[in-house]
Amino acid sequence: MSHYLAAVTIMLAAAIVLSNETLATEVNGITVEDAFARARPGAAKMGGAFLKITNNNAEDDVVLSAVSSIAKRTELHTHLMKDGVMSMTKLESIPVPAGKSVMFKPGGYHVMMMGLKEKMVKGSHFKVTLTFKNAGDIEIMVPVMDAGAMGVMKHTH
Ligand SMILES: [Cu+2]
Repeated sequence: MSHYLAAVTIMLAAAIVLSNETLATEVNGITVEDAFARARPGAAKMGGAFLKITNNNAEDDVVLSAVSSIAKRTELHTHLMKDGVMSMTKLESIPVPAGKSVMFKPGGYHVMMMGLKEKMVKGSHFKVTLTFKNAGDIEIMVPVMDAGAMGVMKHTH
């Protein structure tokens, strides 16, 4: 990582700590916002991240991969009901149609981090980089919330 990127990361982290407002990142017409993860017990080796992606462009885009600073391996996952059992499935890509939003949320699409190198403790945060076919790389900071969190503040009732 370059020193420049490290500095940007530190500034993003500071923004999350100082503000209760949702942090939205926009790159090349793609907005990523409302990111969060659920706190995981200390021994957990896996954790999920959730977020909202909006494609403001006139062309469809595709999420091709995700990388996280806290995991050895990061995958794109969804939950599928199969024979009455909810199971996680790895996806090779996730489409984000032109002018549409796609939610990554508990029970659906999520960024799966496997082989956690750091604990996912409430109040901490970590970096995820999503790679889009057209928009390229988008780096976001993901705050860790309660173990049962369903979303960022504006989505809870
Ligand atoms: Cu998963």
